[in-house]
Amino acid sequence: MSLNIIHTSDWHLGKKLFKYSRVKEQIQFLDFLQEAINSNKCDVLIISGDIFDTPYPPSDAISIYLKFLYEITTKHNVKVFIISGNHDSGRFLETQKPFFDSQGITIRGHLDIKSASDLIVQVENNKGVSCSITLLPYFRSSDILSIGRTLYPDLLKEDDISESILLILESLFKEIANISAPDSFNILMGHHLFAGYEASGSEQGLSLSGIDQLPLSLVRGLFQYIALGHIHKFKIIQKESPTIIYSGSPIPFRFSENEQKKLAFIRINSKTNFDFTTIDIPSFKKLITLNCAFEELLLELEKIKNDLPVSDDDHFLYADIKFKDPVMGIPEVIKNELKSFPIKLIGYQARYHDENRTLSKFDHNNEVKLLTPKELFESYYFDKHPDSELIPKELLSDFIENLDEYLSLTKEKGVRL
Ligand SMILES: [Mn+2]
Repeated sequence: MSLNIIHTSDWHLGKKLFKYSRVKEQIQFLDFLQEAINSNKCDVLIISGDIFDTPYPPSDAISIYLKFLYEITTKHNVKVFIISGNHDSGRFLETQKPFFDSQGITIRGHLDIKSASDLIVQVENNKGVSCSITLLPYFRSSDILSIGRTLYPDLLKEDDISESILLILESLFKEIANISAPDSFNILMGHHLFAGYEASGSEQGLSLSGIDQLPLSLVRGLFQYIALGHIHKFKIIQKESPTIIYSGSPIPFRFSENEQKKLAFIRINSKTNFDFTTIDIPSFKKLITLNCAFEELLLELEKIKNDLPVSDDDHFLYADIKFKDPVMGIPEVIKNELKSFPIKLIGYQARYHDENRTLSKFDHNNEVKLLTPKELFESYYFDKHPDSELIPKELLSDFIENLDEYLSLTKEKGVRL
């Protein structure tokens, strides 16, 4: 009986991790989403911004996006609603609009409206259940001020831009709620921060010049569900009146993002009768961090090998290793240990114990000029490795060799060292 909605966002199609493509995982996600739409008899798919990672995405990212939209709208009779995020070019997203209209896909990339009603679409499924969806694309302060100039000139205060923006948004939201039928279940799509968010780090900073977050008071009593994008963690801002949800990104973009990824799933019976659950997204590829002291490296690698989930694709590994004395060639050791396992080392960080770090033997500002390159190297070495007694012979001879080579090259070019 219900009208079923899946809410997702922050696909960041085309995004790489270091230099590695994520398109394969993104295709796996889109296949999973298509199955979720089918098995949950989904009437509406909401995508709340950051479809792409860059304003002008690579062609493979555009291809998987259009193929997905074409398939779900032809096979599953689902209506799709898309807004831009801060990573998207709203103008670019809107280039496909003429084709999208005939497929039941509504897109709003830019907030250039002539009236509040331009943002609202009424949806009704084949069981007669309806809702009203407001598409608020990612906007900048200037977009709101420009709406203010045309629609609410009385609210503009030239000396207080932040206040004007809040007043204009307040009026816009109230007008939207008035236009939607009074008994209608009202959904607001947005890609801004609402009070109470918690960022996970891989989001690009957002600011409304003076207003970092939109206050909840702007939307209270006007909408029943707020479908947000931008934060990469799934996050419930509040459970009811209105329900405010960040669906989060479908795949982790950083090694530090290790929470369960989700789709939000809403079943509407009427304005006051609806339920909200989530659908877990499988982890298509693990981002594994190895964080240990050099002495524990082999043991920790054994653990990783033993716990590795079965996969037809390589998982990604980031190694962060602590040393007392520098050891060369660790990435090669790790790669070699893992070579017959589906895991790829894509990032490496060496750290040196620097508790009780002593001050440098040299006063850098005044003495650097007086040091020979070898003394300068020694100074740098003991600064970086304060617990070390001696510079390893191999490292020192490498340095001298490279220095000799450099000196001979610069001499040829007539450059004074
Ligand atoms: Mn964003």
